[in-house]
Amino acid sequence: AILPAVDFTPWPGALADNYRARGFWIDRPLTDLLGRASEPAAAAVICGTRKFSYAELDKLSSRLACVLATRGLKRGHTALVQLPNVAEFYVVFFALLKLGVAPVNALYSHQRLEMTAYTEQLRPALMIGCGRHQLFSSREFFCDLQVRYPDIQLLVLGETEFAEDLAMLLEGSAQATEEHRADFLSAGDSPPASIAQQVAFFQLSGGSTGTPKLIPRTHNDYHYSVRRSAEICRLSSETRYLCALPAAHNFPLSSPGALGVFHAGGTVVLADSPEPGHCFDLIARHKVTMAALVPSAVALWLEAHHRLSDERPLNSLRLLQVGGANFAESLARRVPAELGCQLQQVFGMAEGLVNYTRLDDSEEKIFTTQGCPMSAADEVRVLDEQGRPVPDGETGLLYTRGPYTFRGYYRAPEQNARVFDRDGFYCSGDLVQRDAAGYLKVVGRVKDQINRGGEKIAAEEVENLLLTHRDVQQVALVSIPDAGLGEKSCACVITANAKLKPPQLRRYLRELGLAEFKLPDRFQFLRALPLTAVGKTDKVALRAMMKSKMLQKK
Ligand code: J2J
Repeated sequence: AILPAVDFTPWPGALADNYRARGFWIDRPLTDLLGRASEPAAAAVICGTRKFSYAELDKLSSRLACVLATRGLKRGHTALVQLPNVAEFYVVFFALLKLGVAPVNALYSHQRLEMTAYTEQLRPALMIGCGRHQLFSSREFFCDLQVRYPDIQLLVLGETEFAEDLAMLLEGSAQATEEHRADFLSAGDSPPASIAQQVAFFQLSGGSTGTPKLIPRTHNDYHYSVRRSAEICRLSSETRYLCALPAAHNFPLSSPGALGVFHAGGTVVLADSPEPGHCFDLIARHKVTMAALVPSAVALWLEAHHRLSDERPLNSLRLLQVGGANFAESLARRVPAELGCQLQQVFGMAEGLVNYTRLDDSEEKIFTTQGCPMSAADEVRVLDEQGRPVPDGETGLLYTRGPYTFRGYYRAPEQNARVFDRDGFYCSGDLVQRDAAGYLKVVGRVKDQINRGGEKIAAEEVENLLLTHRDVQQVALVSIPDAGLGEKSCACVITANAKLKPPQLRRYLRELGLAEFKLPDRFQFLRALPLTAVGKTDKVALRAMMKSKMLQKK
């Protein structure tokens, strides 16, 4: 039977027509991005000592799609994938896209709680994990899930005694026949134009609510955002891009990220992490021309680079993109001066809108703004709390809609009612200032989120979990300033148990299966939480209290 397409909130017809008429939506599937390379033998991905050409990436993903098709996976299904920065991440991504199976790519730092939440929301037909990850190093996690979701299939990258090895499957699938291939590519498939309007995959929201939310991204909208990003960043077949942030994240995937590089026929060099020693080595060895980092990693790179005597490992590096969190102007200015490459600021979100400083912008713009929207069709409104436009240069809330900004979280009507206005503009929860030229500065945020070095923590998610501890009566999670990460998290706890200690609470959260980066960096036991006039926790006051407490300690 043909499954119904994955549901999502579509753009209103008039806007969709407009995006098509202006050439933003070209009705091509995302798999196209791989097929364009004029040089099939050119290296698409470098992963450790392994090199994958475009032809190989294409072939491997087609074969995997074939094998999965024989196991009943088909258009309309979803998959939950969790892989580290390895070439297989892209093989799996394209295999699932070819098959019409919409994946959500969980972060490698996610643990049982996050993975279970995604499973509950999506009901995936397939799960793909990595044997080196705690969740897939034994059968326990998957067996527990299987009790509730008996139909879910599992593949694990690496040898285990409970699951089929993805690596073996990729090798073995070499036998898959070409007839078979033709089979899944055409069988009952609708023409590309109708596929391109559908959900290709799900992005992860940084979140500000109790449960992690999923963002449906269509072929049309993502294809455009990748194409336009590649153009703005002037990618070419000469581009050698270092992917040191988690490959699944929207920034290194699409801004212009690995997909932009594939579109341009360049090479993606995978790094395990942004650690400077490791990255400098890869940059020197593979003549990397471009990299993307979060601000906290830039600080580490600057420090490490400063310590080098006369080596020049970054010689080949032309462009460093920085985004994901607040970037201090003082650090921004040091990038070209010390690392010898151009800086590009990127202010984006998995929900859509991405702003870039342009390569030919003035230093002033590049050092002091987070860029302007990439598309002429991006509509941005900067509004006050009453929804009235604020004058240029003044602070307001960012609202946006456009050809690659989503129209609704997956099956989350209540949250959607809160974050979209009547005109379908999405409120990102960021406080920004816009100048006369349309460039934005991010100056704060109203969403209840902590940005821990680019990793987003929804306060409510952690608070709800802490409230399930029998000794926790009230709790509020707030950000505290941190020299390295920009922000860290502090849980302010009201308890009647005078003996309750931070390690107990941290262990409690870890045992619930929460990702490590969401564990509060600090706990503060208080007698009462400050309240606003309407009786809600006053987080502004609480943040100020925590900040002054920390200063006293110094
Ligand atoms: C301040 N805050 C920023 C910036 C994002 C490209 C780049 C980043 C992301 C991303 C992305 C910021 N200065 N330069 O998806 O494609 C904060 C804002 C924003 C939130 C989005 C991309 N760049 N931020 O970071 O979905 O608060 O996407 O709303 O993870 O990060 O987070 P996320």
